[in-house]
Amino acid sequence: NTAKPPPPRVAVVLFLLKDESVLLGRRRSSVGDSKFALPGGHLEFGESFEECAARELKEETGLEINKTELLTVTNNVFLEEPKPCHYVTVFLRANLANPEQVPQNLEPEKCYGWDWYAWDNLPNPLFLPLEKMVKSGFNPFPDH
Ligand code: 8DG
Ligand code: MG
Ligand code: MG
Repeated sequence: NTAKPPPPRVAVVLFLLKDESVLLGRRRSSVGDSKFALPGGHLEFGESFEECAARELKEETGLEINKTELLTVTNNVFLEEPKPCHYVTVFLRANLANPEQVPQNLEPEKCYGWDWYAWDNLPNPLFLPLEKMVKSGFNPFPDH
């Protein structure tokens, strides 16, 4: 197979913080299938990172956020996937605009469902970019 791999793309993903928990969904995708991952997606033309995070979260869960902040960036090369790909992944954090609002699974073809997971008791298996951060000791909560 001599197919040229696609160029790197920018992904924007969100730590949505609620008490001591974050929102995760189990992926239905050719990349990281069945792994627990953050909400997020591809940066579109002209978007800020904050706009992208808010748009993807709304499309995927219906939730609205505020206090969105940039945290860090990681470089993720997926060689072992059915279709190799490369993402520069931008991580942000935010809070729920309305803490009573409940996530809906608005893209069930891409996700098995959303739920809150305590940071000190995350589910397995995590999607590799997130797993690498957790293993490195990264903590998305303020005052860490
Ligand atoms: P879109 O068409 O709505 O723009 O994209 P999507 O269908 O929502 O894409 P996605 O797979 O959710 O996100 C795009 C890529 O972002 C994904 O293939 C790999 C990268 N990515 C990471 N870490 C994470 C993560 O924790 N969650 C999500 N959703 N994507 C992540 O590197
Ligand atoms: Mg997504
Ligand atoms: Mg999306």
